[in-house]
Amino acid sequence: RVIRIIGVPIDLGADRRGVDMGPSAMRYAGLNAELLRLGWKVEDLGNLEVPIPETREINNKLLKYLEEIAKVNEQLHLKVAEVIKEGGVPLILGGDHSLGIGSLAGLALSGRRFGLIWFDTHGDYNSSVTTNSGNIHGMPLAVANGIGAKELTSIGGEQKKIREENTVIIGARDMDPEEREMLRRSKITVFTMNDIDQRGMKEVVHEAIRRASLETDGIHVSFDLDVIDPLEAPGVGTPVAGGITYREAHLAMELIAETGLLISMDMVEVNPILDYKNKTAELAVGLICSAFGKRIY
Ligand code: DIR
Ligand code: MN
Ligand code: MN
Ligand code: MN
Repeated sequence: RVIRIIGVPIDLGADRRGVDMGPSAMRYAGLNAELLRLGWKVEDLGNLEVPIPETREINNKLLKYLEEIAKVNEQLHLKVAEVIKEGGVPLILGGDHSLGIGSLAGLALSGRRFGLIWFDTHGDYNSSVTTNSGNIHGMPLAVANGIGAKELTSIGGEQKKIREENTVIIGARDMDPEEREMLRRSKITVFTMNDIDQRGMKEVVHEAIRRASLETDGIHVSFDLDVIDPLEAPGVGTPVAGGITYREAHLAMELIAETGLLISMDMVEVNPILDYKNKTAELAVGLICSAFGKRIY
């Protein structure tokens, strides 16, 4: 099987610049060679073309860079669907998490029935109605569930791109009040940091896998590096104290790898400007490898 890497150097979805350099940082950290060493075939499809904020204007303060982000995700979803239809495994490198709109739309377009495990400090379940920031990287999960601006929810067709029963968030510790209410009203499962503390990562991930794999043919993992504690992952778009540890993150990826159900993956929000000697990108590459089957012994 072949992993096809799609770089999405986008930082239009958040206020702070820098995650547009994430795909380069992960490649520089040896991603392609590491995956080859694991026995995978690897084809790097390069980066999508993404405009930089300096050349654009914000037209809507509640949906910043809406047209640009819609256009990028329009391209991304076609690529992702194509890779899956050819039997490949898309590995999408971010970039901010607004790219989740395109990866989930692409998966849906491919016709695969998939479950979703979303590792994130945040719920990413805002819309222009609930957002405090207007940043679209806080919205992709809602968009995939049919909530939000039509320009985004219609990418890949009008239908919902995820099934709530098969969708699980792991690592939540920072949500906006109305975002939280919206999530509570959905059938999406949310495991907070408190759940991880109380039950342990192993049990939480087992339960996540169980839910994501009910009547589906595979699992998509969307990994926002801000879920990891900023002590270990300082180079992220929006660091928040109190995250999961290095080992917990690897354990989660290893448990997912063991299922053999991983059909695609996003690795997002690496910010080299805030990083320390590419440490966070190296961690990201390590996690990707664990998810794709790397074992210590
Ligand atoms: C916040 C932050 N909920 C927002 N979201 C972030 O802007 O909607 N997501 N940082 O990664
Ligand atoms: Mn996110
Ligand atoms: Mn986040
Ligand atoms: Mn984000």
